Amino acid sequence: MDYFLTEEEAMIKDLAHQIAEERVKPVRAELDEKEIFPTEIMSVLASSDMFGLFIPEEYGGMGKGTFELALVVEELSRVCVGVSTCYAANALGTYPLLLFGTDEQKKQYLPNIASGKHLVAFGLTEANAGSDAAGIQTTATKEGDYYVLNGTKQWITNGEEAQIYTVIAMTDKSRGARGASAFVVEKGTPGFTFGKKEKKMGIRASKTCELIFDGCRIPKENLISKEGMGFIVAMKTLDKSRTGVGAQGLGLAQGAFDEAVHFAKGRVQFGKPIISIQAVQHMLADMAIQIEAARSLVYTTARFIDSGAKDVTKESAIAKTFATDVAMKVTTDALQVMGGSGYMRDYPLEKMMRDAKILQIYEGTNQIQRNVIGQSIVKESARKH
Ligand code: COS
Repeated sequence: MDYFLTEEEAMIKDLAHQIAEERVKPVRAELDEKEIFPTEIMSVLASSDMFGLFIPEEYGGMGKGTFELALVVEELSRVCVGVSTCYAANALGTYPLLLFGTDEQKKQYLPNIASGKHLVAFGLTEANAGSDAAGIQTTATKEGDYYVLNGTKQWITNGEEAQIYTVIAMTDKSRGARGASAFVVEKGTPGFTFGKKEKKMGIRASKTCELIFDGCRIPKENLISKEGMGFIVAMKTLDKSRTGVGAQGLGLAQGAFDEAVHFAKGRVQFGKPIISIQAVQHMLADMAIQIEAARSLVYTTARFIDSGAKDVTKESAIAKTFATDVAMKVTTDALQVMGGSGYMRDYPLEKMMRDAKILQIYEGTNQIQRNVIGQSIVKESARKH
């Protein structure tokens, strides 16, 4: 299918493809097995301007959007979702500043993010606030010219590796979701340390750990937007980034499909390559249908977001849900085509299937996405009648 990419879009996709093939593929198994953060690959992405892609030119970026970012995420994910998570979580962490930061905050933080000098992490989730994002307990108490943060964030991607953290904390617990506020916190601030490092099923190149705030004093200028806007900052951030998770699902599904086709051409049973067996062809056909549908949806949604559409909540949730469910299905079926070989660690499929699972969970489970989509349908129907 031709998606009529502009010359520039095609160039960005090709460059990401090349980096994935030449720099990521040869080391992905080792990064996964030894749980190594891909510092060198992040430097290659930085020197190729990949971190500046979605940041406006006035803040040192390339001024591109969600679509170009999705192209890069897709290509990296085709080869390794562990690596693409390190890259994509940086955008997730940057969106609060990009969408709601003041000009001063943007000038202070975005150029170093655009150059890849500073990596960002997003701190919303807590032990008792996952799907129920409004249930966070971390507090930010105003004391003169400072806010004092107390509490623990859990399962934070890029935790400890990032220099900049965008964090949601309660400034007024009595107001529920409307009492949350967003802050930017720098690594090294006294009272800010890292806790438990998680050992995960998949995406093992990506680091996940707790952020611990214990009397962490940050200047009042580190408040993003206004007090009470933290939940909206978080939700708008997720609205923008969930299409990126969809792009991860799309890339992963494509990578798994490519492996299955390659294997099926070479694997001879009953005297012929198994790709000539109709049962196998039907499985490959179903994968191809789902992948193309996911690509159409992810690309269109990303372009819709970049068009400046105000409300993209439903669309990004749909893209995330569909493409990541496709990733789970396609990696499972691709492994099935490869049979016993697919199950062995000699082939990338077992890692791909492990990596697929998180996509249905993080940035809001696919069950929560269906809630979000359902609520949007209810709101739309109320407006129409
Ligand atoms: N954009 C703007 N405002 C939004 C919004 C969005 N996408 N989603 C919710 N809101 C607003 C609501 O309109 C509501 O505002 P009012 O109080 O003025 O009515 C407020 O935020 C609370 O919304 P709601 O009542 O729907 O909140 P719930 O407590 O029911 O929580 C959410 C629902 C959306 C939080 C939940 O379904 C969700 O997305 N959970 C997943 C969280 C997640 O992704 N976690 C992983 C994050 S770490 S990467």
